[in-house]
Amino acid sequence: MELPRRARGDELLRPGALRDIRLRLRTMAAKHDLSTVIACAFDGRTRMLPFIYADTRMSPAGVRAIGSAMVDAGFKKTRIVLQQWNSRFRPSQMRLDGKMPDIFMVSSMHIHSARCRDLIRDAWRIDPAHRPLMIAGGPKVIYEPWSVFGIDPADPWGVDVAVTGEEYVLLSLLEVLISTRVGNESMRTTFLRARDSGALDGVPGLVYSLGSRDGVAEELVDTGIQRLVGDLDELPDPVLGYQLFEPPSGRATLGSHALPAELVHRCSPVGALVLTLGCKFACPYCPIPAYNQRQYRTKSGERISEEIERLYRQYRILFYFGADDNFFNDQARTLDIAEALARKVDSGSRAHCKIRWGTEATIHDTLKMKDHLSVIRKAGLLGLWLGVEDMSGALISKGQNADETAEAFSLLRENGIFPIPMMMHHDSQPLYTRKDQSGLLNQVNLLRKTGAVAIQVMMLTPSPGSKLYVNTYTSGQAYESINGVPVEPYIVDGNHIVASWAAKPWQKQFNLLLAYLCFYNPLRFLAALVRPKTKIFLADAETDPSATRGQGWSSRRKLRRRISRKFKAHLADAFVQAFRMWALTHTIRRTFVWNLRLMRGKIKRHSQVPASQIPMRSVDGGRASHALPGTPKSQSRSLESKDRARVVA
Ligand code: B12
Ligand code: SF4
Repeated sequence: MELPRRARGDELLRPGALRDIRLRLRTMAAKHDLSTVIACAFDGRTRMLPFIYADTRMSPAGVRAIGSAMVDAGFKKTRIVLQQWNSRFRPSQMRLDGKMPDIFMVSSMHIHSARCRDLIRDAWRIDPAHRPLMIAGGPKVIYEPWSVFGIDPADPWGVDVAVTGEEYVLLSLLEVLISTRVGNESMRTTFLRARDSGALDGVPGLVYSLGSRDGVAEELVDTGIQRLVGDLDELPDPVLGYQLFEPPSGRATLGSHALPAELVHRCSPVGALVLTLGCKFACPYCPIPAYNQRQYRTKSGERISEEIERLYRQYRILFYFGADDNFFNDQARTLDIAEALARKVDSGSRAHCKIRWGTEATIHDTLKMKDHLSVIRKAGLLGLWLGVEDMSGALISKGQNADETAEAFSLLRENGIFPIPMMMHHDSQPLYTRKDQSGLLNQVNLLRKTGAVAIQVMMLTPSPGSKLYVNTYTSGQAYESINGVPVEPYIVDGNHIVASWAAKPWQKQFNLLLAYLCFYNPLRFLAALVRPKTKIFLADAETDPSATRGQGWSSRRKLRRRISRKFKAHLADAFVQAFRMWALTHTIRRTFVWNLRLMRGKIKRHSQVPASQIPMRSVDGGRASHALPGTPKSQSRSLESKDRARVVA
């Protein structure tokens, strides 16, 4: 089930609304000395192919965006704690400037839910008089806000409010709270008063609890689907977020200072960067189009170009990954970005000449961009992740058949861009076929031949907020447990078989490993040493005009540099093979026990989609936007403020 769509024409914020609220808050913030800690939940058990490295060495854009919004709005005392770097962090022991922070926020993806819950439960231990206002957000909460409110009276925990939206929703919440705050009272006290007066009901994108029975909320009030910011240039500067990281450590507490700017690129050599959001396709297993209310949102080329310049100057970050869902979605907007970056390269800007980036797109749109790939390469694009899924079209057909994929790959390579296929294995795809190319291994081989240097192979897995989601559970395809061992969120990652009709699901689990083994193995490693796939046009070149770069260099130095670049381009393929073979052993080790369970265990299937056990309602007593089928209906109607006060915890 997808997130409901707002009324046509009302999906986006009024132009300038985000800019205005940022300015308003800056004047208000000066009178409030607030400190905030934002934690990013990360479950170390999810570390495996194809994300080992990117999962910990690319600082996530979500918490950085929220940190940037806080600093931009005037709340400078903000710290971002990544569990990727600080796995022992305990919110109950956090102090900023010697004080318990006023606000504690947590962000999580679905697969990191267990760690998110642990963080909230730990923060819940702080005595209520000093407990910070607790806010949860991020990809998990966007679709399942109810999951951050505890349901066990013997073990009460939960946040005060879940934010099911982006920066604007958080800033609107803060604006209401700051306007309600009396003197130096705690933000939590302010929140409870604002909530009980109904002041939060006009902010779409929140879910908060009301009432308490044995420490469990009586109901959750959902203020509806957020309005999205249409022009991403209105977003706060992402550069601000990089100055807020807690330095990596094995401590439960926080350090006295954030990570110094000169060390940022060592911990996060790759930066996730928002360029565009949204996608025009409507794949039934994907929640992205509905989340974006079928809108496509972009930053301007000029804005991106400035951000890169500043990120390079301040933090020396050379590699970026666009948070795009489909970067080539709209040709005119893609070219606006690419041409602005390429112009900077032509003008000799050191930052733009040096940076390289990767992003995601579809085969269909790549072919449509074929005449512009050279300018896109000049803009710094080095790797393009392509949703190849299954080239036979048995799963989905979005212009990614074998011929079109081969054409797109060769066009990209001719222009110096590495194509990286993302494949999706599913119940009806065989492992190998003799007569055609529909088998998983056939396709993996074909993709390698066509020039792929790396590959991603995942099993089709239910994704909250997608069209197929509810049916995968109600039909019984999704597993609840095997031999009584529940399917925990950390294995709902596409690397584990958790939803399948296959009679022998362990074979599907093996198929994933075999596909990787077929792509990364010692034979291919040796072949890569002799005939590397990384030796393509421009792979050993730089985009900066040599006139500016080599000026004043001796011919010997130029020669040495040229040889070193050629050498690196030659060895890169073998390096990828070696690194990914190592990562594959890790993946085998991590999925081994699950595979044994699939082989021998008794599978219990879901008959209902996991939904809130706490009753939910909208602010006017109707159906809550984020309630899934099976959610108990709230008995109370929209309450008057005096009634609200009565049911307050
Ligand atoms: C880049 C990316 C990755 C990178 C992440 C690297 C990194 N450390 O950043 C890599 C390639 C490693 C990756 C891997 C995976 N990814 Co990924 N990825 C993305 C992608 C394309 C961009 C993420 C991003 O930077 N977005 C931009 C930021 C600004 O948006 P955001 O994180 O949503 O944050 C905003 C709001 O959520 C909110 N917010 C966030 N946190 C908080 C906290 C608070 C307190 C508040 C108030 C608000 C708030 O405000 C933010 C600003 O607008 C997204 C899709 C997308 N376009 O978002 C998928 C996405 C995050 N990935 C997803 C998935 C499923 C995965 C994988 C499990 C693989 C898979 N099966 O597809 C793995 C997991 C690996 C791991 N062990 O963690 C899903 C998550 C779904 C979910 N419900 O959790 C997404 C949303 C794609 C989708 N299918 O919809 N991914
Ligand atoms: S093309 Fe990709 S981003 Fe677009 S709907 Fe399909 S899976 Fe989602």
